Amino acid sequence: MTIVYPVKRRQFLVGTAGLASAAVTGLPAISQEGEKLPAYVAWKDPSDVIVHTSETLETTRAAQGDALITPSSDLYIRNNLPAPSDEIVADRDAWEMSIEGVAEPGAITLGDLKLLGSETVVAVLQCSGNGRAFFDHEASGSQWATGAAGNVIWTGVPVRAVVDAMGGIKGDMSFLTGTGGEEIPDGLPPESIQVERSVPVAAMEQAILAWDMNGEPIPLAHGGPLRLIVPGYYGVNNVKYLKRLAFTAEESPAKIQQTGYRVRPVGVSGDPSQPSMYEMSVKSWITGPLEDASTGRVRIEGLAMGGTSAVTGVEVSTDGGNNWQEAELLGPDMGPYAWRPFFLVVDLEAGMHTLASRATNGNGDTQPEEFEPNERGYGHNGWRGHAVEVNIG
Ligand SMILES: Nc1nc2c(c(=O)[nH]1)N[C@H]1C(S)=C(S)[C@@H](COP(=O)(O)O)O[C@H]1N2
Ligand SMILES: [Mo]
Repeated sequence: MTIVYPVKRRQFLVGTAGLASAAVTGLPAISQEGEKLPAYVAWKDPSDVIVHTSETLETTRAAQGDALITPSSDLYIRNNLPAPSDEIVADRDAWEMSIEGVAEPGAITLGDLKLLGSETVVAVLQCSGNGRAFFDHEASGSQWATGAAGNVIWTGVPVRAVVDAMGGIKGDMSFLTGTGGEEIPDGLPPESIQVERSVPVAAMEQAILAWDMNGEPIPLAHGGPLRLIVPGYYGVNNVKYLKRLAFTAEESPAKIQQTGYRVRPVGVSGDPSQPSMYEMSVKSWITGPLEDASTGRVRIEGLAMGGTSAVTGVEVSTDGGNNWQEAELLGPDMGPYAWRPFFLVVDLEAGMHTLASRATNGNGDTQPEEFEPNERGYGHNGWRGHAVEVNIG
């Protein structure tokens, strides 16, 4: 039998036209939904992304499919500020950053960081607001569904190795603080817009300063020449164009740390006493079929992530959660921070079916049915909200 994706086919045709116009005529690439790809990400695959704004692009759910790794051309984009000029990637090894809060602080170039060691980790990059569109309250911010997430191969130097080379952490520091390399316009207090995030210092065990993404130098749009990667932590903590790494006693004074990315009840404003968006939780979603399918044998597929421990199992329901069946995990186990595609082949009768998935991780955490709303719509991992209605006929 065949599964027909009418929308996907239309996307493909428009997307191809968009690619051709970008490559051949120099005109901007047009996404499947008819939006222009901004110039700094004109190399993205227009048929696989939704352009929310010039600073926010989402991967389509269909394009996520059962991909082990998200191609760079499909990976979402989320900028709090416009990206710096591409001059910063003209001579990557010359990029200089400062290391503070260590016994021997100072500046170091990317070229010299590469001499301290390297490690490769596969880690999910996911925006805190991924799944915001599935909340009933109208949380402000990009209405991400499932596509503000990707599974990426990162290579860089372990933060541990950098610390060792600089004489160890100085004193008793509680946080690892990374500062982004965006230019701050004159006259604005840096704390008001600077992308500077602090994570608990224990996260340095798995953190790396990465220069490679999916086997290539990190594109500027994704934080090249150098990016802090904190595997298992929400996207915002993975600071792009990293220009400073500091061990600090306190959290960054930046607004993005103090009041942004704080989980609180609907209607309440952000403050530093509330939980910060740090460790990701167990989550999964179905990526196909998303629309209509013919009766008979259907391959249901999707993606599952454990957050900070590997996915141990995924169950799939075709009747809105009344009955569940264990799905098969696809591909190799790429470590605790990677996502794992899954699939289940089932026979479906004619009619509407609610397809849902529910993952469990190595800590024994399972996705809840409902996820309690919070003011900014962060961290949704409820399986019911992520379910899809498919018409089989
Ligand atoms: N310097 C810097 N780092 C940043 C951001 C930013 O705007 N500037 N955005 C953060 C947020 S909110 C997310 S979700 C991820 C997005 O990474 P991507 O654009 O490579 O997908 O980067 C994080 N790191
Ligand atoms: Mo984000």
